Amino acid sequence: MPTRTVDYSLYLVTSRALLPPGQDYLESLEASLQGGVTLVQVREKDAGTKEFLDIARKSKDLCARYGVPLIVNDRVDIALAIEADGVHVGQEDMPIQIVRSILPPGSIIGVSCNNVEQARQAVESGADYIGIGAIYPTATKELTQPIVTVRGVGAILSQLDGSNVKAVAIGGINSTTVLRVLHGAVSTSCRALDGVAVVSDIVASDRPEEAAGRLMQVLRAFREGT
Ligand code: TZP
Ligand code: MG
Repeated sequence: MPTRTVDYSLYLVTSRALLPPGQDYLESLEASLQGGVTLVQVREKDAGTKEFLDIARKSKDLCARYGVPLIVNDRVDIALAIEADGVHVGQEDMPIQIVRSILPPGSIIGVSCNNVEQARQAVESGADYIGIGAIYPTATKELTQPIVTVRGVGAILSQLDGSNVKAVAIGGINSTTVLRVLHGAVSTSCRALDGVAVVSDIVASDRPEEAAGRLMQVLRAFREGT
């Protein structure tokens, strides 16, 4: 359980492969932070260990300047090496209990969930948050599991009832779809999403600060209206 409050509202997941030509990774990340991103996950699938370590360390230093926690995808060793705030694992990665036993107390541990059973297990294993997806089709990741759909999010959220596990949705979320996701989730379950996770809408933008700002605007308006 993290000892601090984590703001999951706008969770940026990185992907250098999607940067517009000529766009520098750290400049893009900094612009996203200026646009209001509240949490960052370094997810660089094509990077070797040394390169991933370097990207993760630089990202951590930058996020720290903005007071934003940095999560490492998958690699517990790299998270330890850079003193990251947490780790995000998939269903085929290291089990949550083992990750928890390795990382320092208070680390943020999240897991990807595609269905109700995976969400139930995430609660049981003591995850801090789940990433529900993919909500919509996406070109960013090759999907091996069914699209969750907005209605499916509600069913998964209902599994978290009575727990303190937070939830974000991921997959095809942009400033056009985000409101549908937020509304759909709350109208089909007894609780709301804690945030949304986004890759391409921010990373592939020529103006990541504006892209993040647009998403934050919708998130704020939604919360003020509910
Ligand atoms: N997990 C489920 S969908 C996805 C991940 C990492 C990619 C989401 O990317 P985008 O560009 O926000 O659709
Ligand atoms: Mg993984």
